[in-house]
Amino acid sequence: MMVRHIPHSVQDFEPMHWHILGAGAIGLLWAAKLEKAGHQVTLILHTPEKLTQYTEAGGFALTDNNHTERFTPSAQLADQSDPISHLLITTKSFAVTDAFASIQHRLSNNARVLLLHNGMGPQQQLTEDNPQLEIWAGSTTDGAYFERPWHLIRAGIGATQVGRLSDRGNDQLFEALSSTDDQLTLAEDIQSVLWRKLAINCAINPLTALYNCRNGELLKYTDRRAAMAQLCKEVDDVTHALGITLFERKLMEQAWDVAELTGDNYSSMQQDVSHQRPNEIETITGYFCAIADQAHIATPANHLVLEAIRGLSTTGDH
Ligand code: KPL
Repeated sequence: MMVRHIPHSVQDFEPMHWHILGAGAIGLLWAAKLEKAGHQVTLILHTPEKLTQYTEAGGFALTDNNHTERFTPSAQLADQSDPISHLLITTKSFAVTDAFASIQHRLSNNARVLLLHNGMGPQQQLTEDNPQLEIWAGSTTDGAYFERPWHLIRAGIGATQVGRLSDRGNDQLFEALSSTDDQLTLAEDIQSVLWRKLAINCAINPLTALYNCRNGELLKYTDRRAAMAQLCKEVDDVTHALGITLFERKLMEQAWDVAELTGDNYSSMQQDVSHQRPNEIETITGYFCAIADQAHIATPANHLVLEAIRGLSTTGDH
């Protein structure tokens, strides 16, 4: 896969006005990065209560490497009328479609939309439904968490890849964004990047939620490893049949390394399920199973975990 870095020193870009839908950890991390790089940022908050809390807090703080900075982007609700030219969506994947619908009337023609969330489906659907927009998607390993409301801790510098899904447009958006983040690269084939992330998530997330364990604890028991190997084999078989390139080695080996590297962490799905929050199973295993079904390839292990998680939870899509 080709990636490209644009050095900051040769950067010359027009500041943009970004509206951010999804004021979670990744949304605010991007708000901070965009403001630091000289862009204007407006947060679109979900409820009047959230807007009041944000106004009372007077913005948000970000602690990065023991250094704390405050950021005060403007904030509003979706029902405002000012037009949106650049939209970043960082909601959970099950909330993307509704969040997008809430501001759709405000998007200018040719608006650029960047989607940064786990799973697949919403990115492809929005691109298909909105040929007038320039839609981008990304995948990130950047990590941040809230120490308390409106105080974010950066958990480590991750890498982010973005790429254009729409046929329309050019790479200008990436060139402007590259000044926000040293670790941002342009993916010429973002669909493959999204598939690789999806494959890892299929291997790890549902099992950690079902076994209620940390990522690393999947590797310690024979039955868990065997279940993971079955899921991985199905993903390898389907992607191979469809001509989608994942990794140079088998998914199980790649997923093993990710589970080991993130061994002490709880996956996002384990956290959502254990807190009885909606989870992303439909856009992870659900998306994979739908693609496999369309291709008439049986994926019993993935269907089993899909049904098991559906049975456990309030998924966002149900
Ligand atoms: O992306 C993840 C998640 O928790 O959602 C990892 C840590 C890679 C597990 O699949």
